[in-house]
Amino acid sequence: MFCYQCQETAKNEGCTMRGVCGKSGETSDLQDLLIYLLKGISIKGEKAEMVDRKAGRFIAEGLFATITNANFDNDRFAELIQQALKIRHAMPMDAAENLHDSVTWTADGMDAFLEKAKSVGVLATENEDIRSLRELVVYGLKGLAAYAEHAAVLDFEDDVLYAFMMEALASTTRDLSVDELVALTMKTGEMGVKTMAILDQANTETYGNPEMTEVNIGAGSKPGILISGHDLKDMEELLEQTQGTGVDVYTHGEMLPANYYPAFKKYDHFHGNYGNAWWKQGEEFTTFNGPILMTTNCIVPVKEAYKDRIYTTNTVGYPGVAHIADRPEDGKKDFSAIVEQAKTCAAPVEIETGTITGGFAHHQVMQLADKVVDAVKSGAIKRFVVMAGCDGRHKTRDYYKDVAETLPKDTVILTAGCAKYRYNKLELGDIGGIPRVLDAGQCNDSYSLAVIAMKLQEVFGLDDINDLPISYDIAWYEQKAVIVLLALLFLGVKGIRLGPTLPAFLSANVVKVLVDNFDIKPIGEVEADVAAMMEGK
Ligand code: SF4
Ligand code: SF3
Repeated sequence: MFCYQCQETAKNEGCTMRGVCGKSGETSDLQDLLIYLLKGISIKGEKAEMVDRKAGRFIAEGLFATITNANFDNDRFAELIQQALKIRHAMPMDAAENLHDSVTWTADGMDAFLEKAKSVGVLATENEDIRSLRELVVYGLKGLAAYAEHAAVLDFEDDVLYAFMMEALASTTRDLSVDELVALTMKTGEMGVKTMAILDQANTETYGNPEMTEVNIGAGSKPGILISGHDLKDMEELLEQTQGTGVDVYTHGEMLPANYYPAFKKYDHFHGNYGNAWWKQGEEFTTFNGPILMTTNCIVPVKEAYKDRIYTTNTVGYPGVAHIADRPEDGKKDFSAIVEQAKTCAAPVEIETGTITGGFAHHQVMQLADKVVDAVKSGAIKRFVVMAGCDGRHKTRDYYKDVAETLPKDTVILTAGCAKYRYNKLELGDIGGIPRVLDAGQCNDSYSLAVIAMKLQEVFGLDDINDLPISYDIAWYEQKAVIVLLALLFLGVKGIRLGPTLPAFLSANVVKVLVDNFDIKPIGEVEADVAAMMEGK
């Protein structure tokens, strides 16, 4: 195996024996082969006159399954590979052409898959810079695919996204120059913006606009079900199916923003949020006592303490863990097994008490626009610092908590994604009623932060988005953060700090391109970074 797609990769170089995330060498190899076959499907798909939606949706699901901490189940990957071969086979092909191996290779069975995987992984591209750019595109696509899939679940699909996934994946099999690959990277960012806009529309038209909300972080006296990940449709159906059963529902990790949506607030048994970011699930799932539903990444190696009460669904998978089947056409998922189990469980152990405030997506912030603009004009707010992205296990991520605590009292932190758990429970106060931490929602709601920036640019009549008093101090971990980063670059945002380390998959030359064109920088010491940001650097 060789995998360097996430921030916690071994020695910030690459995982080679077993993933730091717990992914086995075999799982990693099967993921490589799946991606390879998605490229073959793409080569065929991009030639078709009409976008093959079925193939497009499969590509999105396949990419999503390979995101860090989404799926650890070899059998599931073998099934996806078989499905990929079938879908590819059914697509028309011009026999006269000299076809790429990803279009023609075929075999059956785990052994054959694992053998082939050895030669089609990341290191098959020898030139370090080309490999770096190809992988940057593929990782961006994984994030984009995840967001496209969330929108598709809510019946918001756009063939343009599928066409682009095919175009981009097919391009990674060709001898493109560095300049062409940089252009493809930017186009991936552009499509990332489009995808997040579609998902924003899907979420808000289906569940209403997130609104300022105080979320209870304590525990109640009834048994509960804990739901994690990013899938709001699962949230909706779980709330429906638990109503009147005497079982409460709690969010964990990236599901916290579900608390901000009007459509979910009407449920009295929606108790609040339990715990923190994904990497604390080992302890927090243990003390929760009730069943846990993982709707997307991040699942981490499952402990015995809760193995018999954790469930996966959608693209998530873990060997030996019960999986809730997809919803039937025009039907709903069946969560009854989880509900029945919950009734037999003890209530959660209370691990903290109080509330946290969030729900500051673009619509809510725009309702406060007058207040915000006045505060900027009067100097009450000197600067906004966007600290969106992911959280992770490393101690170095204390940096983000320390930055939040060190920033002067006249600054406002804009956040989205699970990065927020480093500072969303600190007492940072407010500025004239505007909380100093404005949480827009999940990582995809970073789109909201971009919309807010563009609106402020308009209000202040600025030509350049970089003239706003906004700094970017982004934390990344997995590939959804890669598409968020590429989206920001496409929107012209310069001077982003990226941490806690720069991606291992960026070669020195690719880093230089990003530095020269976008002034991207690694994080440094807290005091120095805060001082620099306050000077707009
Ligand atoms: Fe290593 Fe991250 Fe890949 Fe897991 S996802 S194998 S930790 S680089
Ligand atoms: Fe977190 Fe996994 Fe990225 Fe959606 S849940 S932000 S890491």
